[in-house]
Amino acid sequence: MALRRVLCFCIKRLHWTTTRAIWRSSFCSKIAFCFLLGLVVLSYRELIRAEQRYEKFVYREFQDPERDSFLYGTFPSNFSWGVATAAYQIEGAWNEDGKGPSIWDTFTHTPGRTYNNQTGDVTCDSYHRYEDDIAIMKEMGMKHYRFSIAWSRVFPDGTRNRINMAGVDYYHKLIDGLLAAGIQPMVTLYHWDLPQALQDMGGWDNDIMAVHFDNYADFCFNEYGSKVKLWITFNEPYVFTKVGLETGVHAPGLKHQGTTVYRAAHNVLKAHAKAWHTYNDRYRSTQKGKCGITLNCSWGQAATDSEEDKAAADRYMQFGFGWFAHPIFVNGDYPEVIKDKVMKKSLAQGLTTSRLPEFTEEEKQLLKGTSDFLGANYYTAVYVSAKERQAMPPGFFKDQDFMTTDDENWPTSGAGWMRPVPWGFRKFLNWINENFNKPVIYITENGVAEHSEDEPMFEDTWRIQYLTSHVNEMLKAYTLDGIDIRGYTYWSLMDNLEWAEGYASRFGLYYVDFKNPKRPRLPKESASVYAKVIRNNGFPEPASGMLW
Ligand code: GBH
Repeated sequence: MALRRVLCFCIKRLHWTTTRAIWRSSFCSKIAFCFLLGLVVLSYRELIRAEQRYEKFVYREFQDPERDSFLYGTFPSNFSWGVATAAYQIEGAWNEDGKGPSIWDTFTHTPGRTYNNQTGDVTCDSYHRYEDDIAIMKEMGMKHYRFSIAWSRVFPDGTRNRINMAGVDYYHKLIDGLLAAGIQPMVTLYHWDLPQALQDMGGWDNDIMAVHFDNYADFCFNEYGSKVKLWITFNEPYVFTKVGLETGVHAPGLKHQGTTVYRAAHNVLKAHAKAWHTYNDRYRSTQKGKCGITLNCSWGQAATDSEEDKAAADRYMQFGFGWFAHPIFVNGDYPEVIKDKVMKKSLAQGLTTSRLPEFTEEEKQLLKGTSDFLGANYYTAVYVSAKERQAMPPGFFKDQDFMTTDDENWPTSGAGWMRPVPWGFRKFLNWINENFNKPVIYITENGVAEHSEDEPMFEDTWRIQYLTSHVNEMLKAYTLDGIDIRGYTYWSLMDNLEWAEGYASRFGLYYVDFKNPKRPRLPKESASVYAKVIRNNGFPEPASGMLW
């Protein structure tokens, strides 16, 4: 800024004397002068652009200098850096080589369900272009790749009655390619794409799903377990039960308020426990891998210091995260506050029992301790305040008695539902650490989007800021708070189908041109910044001579 002002001043002062001098000078000097002037103009433009880039980069507002200040430091040498994707969002080939339809195929093929009726029929075409994916990950120096298996590509009707060998081979080729490139596979078994044939039997509302899921998991452990050492049973059960069955914004698009959501979650928990025991009993000793679950929640910050708001914020976290983490990591049962709230509302609605199902003692014992690590996804934060909701009609959100707001001062992003709040990440990690017996944690997702139909935005300063500031908060959680974080996974490797929000919500480190049949993947600036963070294993002290 100061430089710009000095330049303006000089230009004004020299204006007349220079013009006169040029007018009188020889032809050669005129040419030389024009050349020099051109150079000055160009470097000035560069200077302004660099300044603008820098201004965008420093988006921490230092509302709280202590909280938001930058920490130099690195992670241990075995810390794992990765990127994530999910089958339906990137694979395409929705009906090729014997794949059965999933609830997402049905949903996106129903008009009016997704943005501009966009589907995952082709998307990034990773079913045919997975080698391109591996190549760009290798280029960034990635240590692990979190991807998901499409259940109905392996078991077309969801059951083990029929196995699709072409689908099975596809994941073998992908895994082998990753290992050859020195990238560890981290495999999610269920990232929302339930086989349609199982939905036709009632989907997660039917407790037979636990058996089918266990069969499918067993098959995958057996088939790929000699090569895959990190397994994730479910991705974000909070989201796919709530958004799929309560609000209906995602597949299968049901709006059964306040009922199905709890029963489905109950069956998902039982399915998770069954699969973990299968791994534990039959594969762990020979395969020596780990099996966990990925949970998510925004950070709920109490809107004020009042006891009511603090309790409401904790309730927000328990309903979002504790709902699944408490049974698995604490005592085999739901958090007391959920049991309490749903019971009270159910009675007020004239029911004789709670809408929240109960676990038997045996089920509790089977659930407790069924995760070797906790996968955590973090994107954003909200303010939470207490608000008593009426009992009728029933609803999952109304059971929770709070309201959420966000802060106008927080920067916005290309995804309407999220504002970047880096400090919320550290608080989120501390809350998990305190509430669930200090688990081993992998960050399995964290990322930001720009909104763009087709136009590439390679200078993605917002993503560079998001990534560096969130990794920095994670470094504080690791170094200053002593939380056992083993890895970080950016969402996402490349732009892909953002579920109901379609292709314009772009989370990728790589831009994908969805108009081009070859689906080229082109790096945004953030890709090289992430590569540098990976090379440096964090943010080394400038004094160490390694500037990041
Ligand atoms: C994750 O979900 C998913 O695991 C991943 O597949 C996804 O692409 C990524 O994040 C980016 O969104 O709540 O009705 O406004 C994060 C949680 C839940 C956030 C659904 C967006 C939109 C629908 N997501 N939500 S709604």
